[in-house]
Amino acid sequence: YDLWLRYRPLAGAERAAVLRHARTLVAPAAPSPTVQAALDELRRGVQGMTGRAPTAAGRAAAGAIVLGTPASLPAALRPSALAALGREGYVIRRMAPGVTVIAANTDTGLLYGAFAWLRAVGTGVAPDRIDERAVPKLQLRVLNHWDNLDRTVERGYAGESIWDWWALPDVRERRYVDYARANASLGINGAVLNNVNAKPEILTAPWIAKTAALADVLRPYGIRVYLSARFSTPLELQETDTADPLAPEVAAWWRRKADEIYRAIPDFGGFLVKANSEGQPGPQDYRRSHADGANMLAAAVAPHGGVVMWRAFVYAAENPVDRARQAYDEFQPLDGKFAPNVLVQVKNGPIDFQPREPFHPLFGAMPKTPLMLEFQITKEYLGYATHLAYLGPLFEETLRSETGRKAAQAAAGLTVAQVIEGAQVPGPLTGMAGVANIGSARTWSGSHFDQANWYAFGRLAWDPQASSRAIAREWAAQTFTRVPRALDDIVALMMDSREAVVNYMTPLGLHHIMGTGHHHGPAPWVADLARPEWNPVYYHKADRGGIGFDRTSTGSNALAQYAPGVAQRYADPRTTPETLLLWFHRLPWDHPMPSGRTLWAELAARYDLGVTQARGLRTRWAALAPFVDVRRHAEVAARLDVQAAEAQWWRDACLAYFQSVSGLPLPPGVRPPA
Ligand code: GCW
Repeated sequence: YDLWLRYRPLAGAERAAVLRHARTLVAPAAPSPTVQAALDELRRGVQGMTGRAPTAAGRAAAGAIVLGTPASLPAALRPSALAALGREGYVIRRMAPGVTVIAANTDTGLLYGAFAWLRAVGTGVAPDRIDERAVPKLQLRVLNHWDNLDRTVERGYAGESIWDWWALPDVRERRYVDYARANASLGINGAVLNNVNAKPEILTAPWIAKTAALADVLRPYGIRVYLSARFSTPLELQETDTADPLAPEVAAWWRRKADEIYRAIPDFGGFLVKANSEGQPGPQDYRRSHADGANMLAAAVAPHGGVVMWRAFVYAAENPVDRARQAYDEFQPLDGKFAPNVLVQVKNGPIDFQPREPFHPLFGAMPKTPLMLEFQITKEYLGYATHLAYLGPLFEETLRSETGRKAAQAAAGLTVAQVIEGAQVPGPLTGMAGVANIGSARTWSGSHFDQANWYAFGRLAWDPQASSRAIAREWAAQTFTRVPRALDDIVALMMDSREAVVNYMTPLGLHHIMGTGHHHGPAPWVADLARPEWNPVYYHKADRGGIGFDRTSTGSNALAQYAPGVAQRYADPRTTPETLLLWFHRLPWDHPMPSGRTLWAELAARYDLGVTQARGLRTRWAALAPFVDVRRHAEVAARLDVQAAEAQWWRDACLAYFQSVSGLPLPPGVRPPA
């Protein structure tokens, strides 16, 4: 339950050093709730780590931690260049012997600084060495909860929703505060409370009151609330006769609705919208464009400083050739047509949160539109909360992808991280969204290691160019142990875990061959569902002649959506990274691979390797028993047993199926399916 905020007792010299540097806390008189939260956290942390909480003091003497803004800090204790920290940055610096100053321009910055100090101590930095200056690179760092109003969670594997809608607004669970603390510790500053498959009711008065109560709890922690809006809400509530975004009565309804929400929640963040996707209503129902729809909502929230996050995840049966093309085809032509307070929210890859996808071709291709990147933290396609898969490397892989697109007048191409940091669109709107893996489970995320995915998302939203390995280390040090050898092993195990999943589920660029609907377990054989793109066979296209999706000019030509340099590289199987080979190419089974094996032999070897790796996670974790408490060790071990068994299931099922269509014998050395 404590997540990475465990603050377990230190011993010996370490404890003494923390005691020496955190004897007193000095803060502005009459602290705001936000500064109060920072002070409480520092007290809680130091108390936990040393057994003694710092006391409040009016003046800075040796042993003090001083929290202050330019207005409250005396000149001698004011670090330089505070203005450059902006609204949310902080600096931690020793400004006098034994005096640690945490400075920021706002109280939220101070809260982030307090958490950063605790994180540094918690990862083993000596208190007199803590010297940090940090400014978030993205403005909106937002969790997307796919939580329904009946407390079920779409694609949630961690129990029911943490929002107890029934008891709200009167009953405010302590858990909401702990949720806010965890997010603030990472710099997450927004939460969309309800599912993108939204219900109209969420925008009625009783639900606005419930939302306002949550906003009140989260506000001191720097977190704004947002809501997913169903495009047809006014029509379905029978308050208008249409939901056409260009109908004046519709625009007026949304303006009144926004006014009503902002009366209850003055700092409401805005709306997230899934429109004309998977059966959701949208502007296209009225032959209007996504921009027409987004801009109408944007006009309603603009007077209040709100934003609209309009999702680009669209696909429809009318596009049977290649679902991967649709978002780009619909959105790229709209570049420059969106209102200034609209962000287009784009999933990391062009299909749907697969274990591996290439980066989405929209990144870099809409230079006049703020693009918000959407990752899925909950592991819909990576074994739910049972399988261990640290997603840091997946996130990092997308963020570091070279788009081949440039900023105006620039020489060098941009990575996805640079695109979402706003390299092409000057202006303040930047952001990253993560589909939350949070529920009422005691572990919050359904398993201990899934907490690391929440953590990694938050840290990468703060700095999209951070290293996923360094983040894993930070998390594991605070969560499990700081014994160097054990920490090394845990980090290595985490770093290997996602690639293991890719190998036993979808190696070499295969994708979406999971069981239809639930998306757990293999089902490459499914071919009889109504819409073509619901069937796994649509994605792998395996038959006697070969396997893979031809997205080059001889196939769907989705490749042409990438910048010419990237497209050119991926057009040739010889220059396509092996990891994405069957994403872009359909190849004969005997296609020669760099290893010297045939494609078929390579595929079989990868599935085998995945099983070996999954078993390896289990034995490697077993060896860590001396370093982890018995209960958590056993809880992880039980899941790793399932993972090893299910890796085998994946391998056996996929090899047996591909054999059945290819008619080929198993390559030498590969054991027959059990
Ligand atoms: O990954 C798919 C999921 C749907 C989800 C959709 C989306 C919320 O299977 O459950 O709906 O993506 O992102 O909108």
